[in-house]
Amino acid sequence: MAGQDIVLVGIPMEEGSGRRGCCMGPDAYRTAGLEQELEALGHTVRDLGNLRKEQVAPLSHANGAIKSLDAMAGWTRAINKCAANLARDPVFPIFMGGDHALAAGSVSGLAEGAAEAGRPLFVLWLDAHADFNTLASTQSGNLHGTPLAFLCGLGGFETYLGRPLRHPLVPENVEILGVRSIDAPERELLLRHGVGVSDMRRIDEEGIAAPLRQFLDRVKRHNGLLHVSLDVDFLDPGIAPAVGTTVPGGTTFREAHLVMEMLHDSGLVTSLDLVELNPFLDDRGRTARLMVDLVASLFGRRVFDRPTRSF
Ligand code: HAR
Ligand code: MN
Ligand code: MN
Ligand code: MN
Repeated sequence: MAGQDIVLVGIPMEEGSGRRGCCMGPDAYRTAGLEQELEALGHTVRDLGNLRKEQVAPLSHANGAIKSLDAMAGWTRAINKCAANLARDPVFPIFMGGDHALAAGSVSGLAEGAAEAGRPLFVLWLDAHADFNTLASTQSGNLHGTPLAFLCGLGGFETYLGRPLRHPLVPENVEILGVRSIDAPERELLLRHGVGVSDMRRIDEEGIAAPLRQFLDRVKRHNGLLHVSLDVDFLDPGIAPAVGTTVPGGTTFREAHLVMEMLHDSGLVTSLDLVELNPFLDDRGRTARLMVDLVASLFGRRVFDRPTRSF
């Protein structure tokens, strides 16, 4: 992963979450020095600025709980096009959110690029939640709880893109890691579709390296591209308070860094979402800075360079 061409895309989307503030996420990453940290590691960084959503005629759905469906469709369409274009270039895109609903656009666009390249797209979903509700099953109506079901090709999501999803993810090629809050209908859907799920219970028992290593081995065996979707609430709220949907019992500082270090060493990761940062809820920028440090670990920051060390 040395000397990559990294492209930053700001996505100030917040309509998928139940509260305001994620629109400030992209600027918080800029303020926390994301670009400078990546450049210090020897990478080239280009910040494309912030994307805007498309305007979509008002949409409705039988499930009256659903919020902001038009905004969701407008964002998904704009982000999808941007991501599909970036997927055709030899660059590493980082989608700076914005709430997790943005992944409906980023991953669907990247999947188009992967299909054109004839490679399977794998997704590592680092999250307290599974985000596997459908428009029919969501009870909160917050659409950031739905992108992974949409991306796996579940029905009822035609309004997001205004056309069928061209390249749904293979559910077995998805691994949700760190999850500890799943709604009853989501659990049913995850089992039925065969999505990979490693919950905190498994991490407690086996350590976080074991499920990650198994997944990375699969990606490598299939010559896959690997997208990482990092939700702030993957982290324990004690170290990452700036998120609207905190769930106790999240990953520790070292578990999260180990994931990033192993991902770096694998050389398999080709794109990244940073989602759910709500700077309005942060404590003197500590969550934004932690997220930047995790990205730095993903891009090769390390304490000790084993191979070149001699005594
Ligand atoms: N499962 C719940 C719902 O659908 C909570 C979803 C919360 N999602 C996020 N992103 N914060 O992971 O409403
Ligand atoms: Mn620069
Ligand atoms: Mn999420
Ligand atoms: Mn979450």
